[in-house]
Amino acid sequence: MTIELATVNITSPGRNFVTLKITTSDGIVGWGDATLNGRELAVASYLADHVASMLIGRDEDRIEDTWQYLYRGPYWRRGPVTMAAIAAVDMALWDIKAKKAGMPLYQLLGGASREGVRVYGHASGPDYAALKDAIAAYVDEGFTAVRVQTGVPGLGQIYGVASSKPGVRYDYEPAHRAADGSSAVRPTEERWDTRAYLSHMPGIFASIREDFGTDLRILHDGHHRMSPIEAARFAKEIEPYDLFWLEDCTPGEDQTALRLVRQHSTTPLAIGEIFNSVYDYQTLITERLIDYVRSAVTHTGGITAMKKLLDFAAIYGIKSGIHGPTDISPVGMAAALHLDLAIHNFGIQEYMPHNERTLEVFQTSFTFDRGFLHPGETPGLGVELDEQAASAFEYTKAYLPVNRLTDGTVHDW
Ligand code: CS2
Ligand code: MG
Repeated sequence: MTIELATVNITSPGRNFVTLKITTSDGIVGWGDATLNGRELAVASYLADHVASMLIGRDEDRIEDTWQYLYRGPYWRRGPVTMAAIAAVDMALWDIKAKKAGMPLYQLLGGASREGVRVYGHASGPDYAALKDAIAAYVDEGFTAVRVQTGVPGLGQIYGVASSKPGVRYDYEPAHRAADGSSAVRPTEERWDTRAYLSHMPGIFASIREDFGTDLRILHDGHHRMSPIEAARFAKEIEPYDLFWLEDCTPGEDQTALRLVRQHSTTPLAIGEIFNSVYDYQTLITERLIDYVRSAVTHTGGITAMKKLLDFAAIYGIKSGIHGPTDISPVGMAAALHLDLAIHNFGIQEYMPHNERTLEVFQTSFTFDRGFLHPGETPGLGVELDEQAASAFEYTKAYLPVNRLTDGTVHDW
């Protein structure tokens, strides 16, 4: 059999998603996530204008060959747009292969290594009282791990802290769109002060441990905002609060920055949500500078590339912590869950549930039970896009915020 058609769907049920649909000559359909937050149309064009026609007539079973053809073939390599496009093709082909086999994808990846996938939820609040309520709500739902983000006195809205009230946390959406859907929307701008953050955060962790005890896994995202020496000092200072991980403490592209953090602290480190290739991790993994790999399947070349990356990490005792925010579509999330269930070096999975409209557009077979997800037993990835439902939600330009220091200097985030 061969690939007969490859089409790109763009829908916006509350946020934008780009999905690749591959149809084979015998009518089997595979889906792949190609969503790149704030740059969605670039990946859609890459796929529709430069990849779709190359897929027609190819043997859909030759996944590795197609991956290499799309990666090495065009001469230009890596980058989030290219790797998201390759990821979408890769996911769709694995979806097709598993559907043909009549098995959920995790079976083709070696079968289940565990009963369920431990996930962490996102708790945030402008102050500790609101954060505490948000954490308590997750604990009540059975979550055993929670990422905690909170406001910093003297600063306004900061990234990672939901501006809405606790209780509506599932609608937390950092990419801002114009209220009237206007295409003139520009990124909002936030103000940041690392000194204020560094003096405020340790007390928050102390309160959480006091209120929730030692069992709860606590995660925290630094969002690339610290310098190496600031991160080293912070990671050392928060050791007594036993974080599960400190994520993205320094800017992502500077791999050797984490040498300094490692020299000073035993707080576990996670990084990688803005990475798109195994080469972004070469120093980090071989020098054991991190504990968790944070890539998204969608942004790192798909299931084929993630499996290799995670196997490489396994040799160095490093585990997975696959990126799973709402800007990863349910298709990308399912791909992560099949890998999570199958690999041996699973660490934890991020889980930010999608809103109801998104789950009307994408029908999913994964299930949540008391802090654990399972990809389900439906053949393939277990997610189908309802194109009719999707057509009701038009693409709406939306951007992530820009971060500036209090004096106006553009800063990392
Ligand atoms: C965050 C994300 O999930 C995370 O850890 O850092 O919300 C991230 O900022 C977004 O995915 C950006 O698109
Ligand atoms: Mg993050």
